[in-house]
Amino acid sequence: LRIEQKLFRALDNAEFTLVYQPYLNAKTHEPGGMEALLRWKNNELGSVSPGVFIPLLEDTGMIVEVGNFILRTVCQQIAVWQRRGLTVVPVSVNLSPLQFKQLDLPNNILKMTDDTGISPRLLNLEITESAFMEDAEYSRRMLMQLREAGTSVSIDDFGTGYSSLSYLKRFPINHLKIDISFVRDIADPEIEAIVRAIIGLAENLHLKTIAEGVETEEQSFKLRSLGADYLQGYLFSKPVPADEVTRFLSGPI
Ligand code: G
Ligand code: G
Ligand code: MN
Ligand code: NA
Repeated sequence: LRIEQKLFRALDNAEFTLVYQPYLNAKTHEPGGMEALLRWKNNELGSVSPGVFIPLLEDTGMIVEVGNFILRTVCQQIAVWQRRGLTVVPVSVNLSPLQFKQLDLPNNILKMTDDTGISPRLLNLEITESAFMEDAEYSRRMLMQLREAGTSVSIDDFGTGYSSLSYLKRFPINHLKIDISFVRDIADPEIEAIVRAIIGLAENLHLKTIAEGVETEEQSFKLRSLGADYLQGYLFSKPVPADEVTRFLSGPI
């Protein structure tokens, strides 16, 4: 439990930082957007893996407060980049299912974008299908409100959940993120068939696809030839601190 006590103080102690990983247009390799990812560095524990501390934040409910910190930090960072004259691409923020349950989420986002003077169109939310499981009607209405606010939505880890596909038609969604496990095994013809089906589905529903975890030229080539719209992964860039993002953004610097 000591790790949880440290986690309770991490926000006040400014121990959380964000790193950003771009995703590129599969054809032109121009940046299409970037994903913000949370990092935690504690004096005694050192760097703790998000795979460890994100579930703790969720189990304790702290993810709501930390999630608002993440959204606010991203808005402030976008404003800083814009003041420097950079052309900012949309930033994706991972949203935990508990955050999706907060009725004030759309208003919170509008308040933060208003306070920082940025367009809500520069914010994207990554949500896993599990957030939709409990109440489809609630989910549809929440997604409608987010769309009205101007924020786009991606389904994260697409293909690994177990909810019905019918929500893809009923819910306002912009992107499908093809899960890293499919990208890793894309050389397997049966996995390739799954990825082909996801991309075909997305095209017919007018959704964009982002393939995650692209690590090799072979994966990149295959995904591009299958028609994936955007590619994200270590082959192009690992997640980097805000200062290093400027090299992906066009502008006078
Ligand atoms: O950054 P990394 O790939 O190690 O992330 C591991 C897990 O933690 C992923 O499932 C990712 O979605 C999640 N994660 C990383 N940053 C955030 C965040 O800011 N908010 C939430 N809710 N999850 C995050
Ligand atoms: O659950 P989510 O898709 O948000 O998590 C993304 C995670 O994938 C992050 O922890 C990020 O650090 C990680 N990641 C990003 N690019 C790559 C990659 O090319 N290979 C691997 N193995 N992980 C990656
Ligand atoms: Mn994600
Ligand atoms: Na994912």
